[in-house]
Amino acid sequence: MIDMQLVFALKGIMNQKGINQRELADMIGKDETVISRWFAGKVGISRSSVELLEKALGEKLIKDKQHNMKKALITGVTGQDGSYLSEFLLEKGYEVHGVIRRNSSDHRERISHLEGTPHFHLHYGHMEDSMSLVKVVTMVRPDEIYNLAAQSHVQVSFDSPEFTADVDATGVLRVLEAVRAAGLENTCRIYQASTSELYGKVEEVPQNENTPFHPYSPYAVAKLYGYWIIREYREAYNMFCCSGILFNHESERRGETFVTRKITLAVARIAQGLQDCLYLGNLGSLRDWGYAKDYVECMWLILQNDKPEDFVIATGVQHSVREFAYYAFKHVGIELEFKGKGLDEIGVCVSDNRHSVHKKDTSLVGKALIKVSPDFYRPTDVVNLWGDPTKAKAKLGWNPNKTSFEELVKIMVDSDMAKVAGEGAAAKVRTNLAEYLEKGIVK
Ligand code: NAP
Ligand code: G4F
Repeated sequence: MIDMQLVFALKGIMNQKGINQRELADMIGKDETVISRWFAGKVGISRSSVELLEKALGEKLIKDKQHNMKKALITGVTGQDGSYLSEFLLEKGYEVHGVIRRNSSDHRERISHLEGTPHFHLHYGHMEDSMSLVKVVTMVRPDEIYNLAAQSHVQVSFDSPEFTADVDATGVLRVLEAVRAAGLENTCRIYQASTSELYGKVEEVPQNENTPFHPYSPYAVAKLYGYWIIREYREAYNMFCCSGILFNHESERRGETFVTRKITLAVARIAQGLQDCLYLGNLGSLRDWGYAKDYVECMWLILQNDKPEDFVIATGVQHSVREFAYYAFKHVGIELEFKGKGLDEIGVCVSDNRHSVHKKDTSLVGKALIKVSPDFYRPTDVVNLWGDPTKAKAKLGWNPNKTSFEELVKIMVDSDMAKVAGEGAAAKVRTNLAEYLEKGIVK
């Protein structure tokens, strides 16, 4: 019998013990090709082979507990949310399978600490490639799928709108069809990473599950398709599939080109004398920022609900980009005052009480540490996101205010202060706008 559960257990033990295929083949006196065929799911592992393996490895391949373990498949496992969700589900006792893209070099920093741990497995797959998704879903046969993979940067969606549509819109359809192709439509629950960007040019403040959508970027338009195709499959095929309409959530693992992380990294560099000025776009833009670690719990809660429903996930608290920057600088002892308007607005240092370790010869007082550049403006910008998490609180028992805005800023700044300090004598980088753009820093 082909039992991928056995293969995953075997791979987990091999990872743990640092044994490769050839060594395993030698240990059990079989040809390496036999093992390759087990791993590819081409032939099953016979009972006698299981006994042989267990004896050679000194470990049980089939544990009673393993039969009851729920299996989750996460697309976008290498992203901010994918990494936190993997940790969360492993702690809950899940067997976690992640889908990664095949690249010439690996970008797996966010999950490197999980690789090789029992019950955590990775598979290649691409959102643009149905066959790869069908293969993974058929092989893993998950109880739950968390579809987090996406081209997730709004500005990039203006630069690559077709790619964004393929991954963020049609990609969702491919996942749903993969589940049907595997015959799992009655058993597998699906979470779709939907977004507050759907509200776009907002028609109501704050936004809840009934607020009309008005997408305002190619990213949001693509995600709107994802939202509707999930609803369609729920109604047409009675599938348990839901969207979490998540407002912005950040963390020390956030990509460096999203505004919060761009700010906290710059604050750390400026505080440590490695950068002169931070260039931003629309400082007045308003967001409802939460902590990503808190939000992944909600993704799971949505799939544990009695019936498939969509939920707004937000903190219910709103701040501007300007405020985020103000608090981030304040946390390292730099007080800013904002002067001027629009493109002429600057954030000037009015007091410099940095810790002596980071204090350089010259004080920053009087220097413009933030400037506005049109390079970071968007063709259409979403400027007033503010979520109402009442439904998630009432129906899922989720606490939207576990981590406050101030704590979130502190967590991110502290982490980047340590990161920049750790980089040591890193070259003075990204000091002026020309350098920013030259280095291809994504807007
Ligand atoms: P992220 O850090 O940008 O991660 C995106 C993930 O998707 C990465 O693992 C990436 O893989 C993967 N991916 C991208 N294109 C792919 C493709 N063609 N095939 C396979 N995998 C692909 O995003 P995040 O912040 O964790 O967000 C997770 C999801 O929630 C996204 O769908 C995002 O749109 C949505 N969302 C995020 C927020 C937020 O504030 N963070 C709010 C609402 C909704 P690589 O590592 O190989 O690039
Ligand atoms: O940090 P952002 O790039 O995030 P944005 O556009 O809100 O998108 C993020 O949150 C969405 C949920 O609402 C997700 F669906 C999406 O996947 C992503 O995770 O920009 C936030 C705001 C924007 O209004 C932007 O115009 O900050 C403004 N901003 C001002 N200066 C800037 C900059 N944004 C970036 N990235 N870089 C700037 O220099």
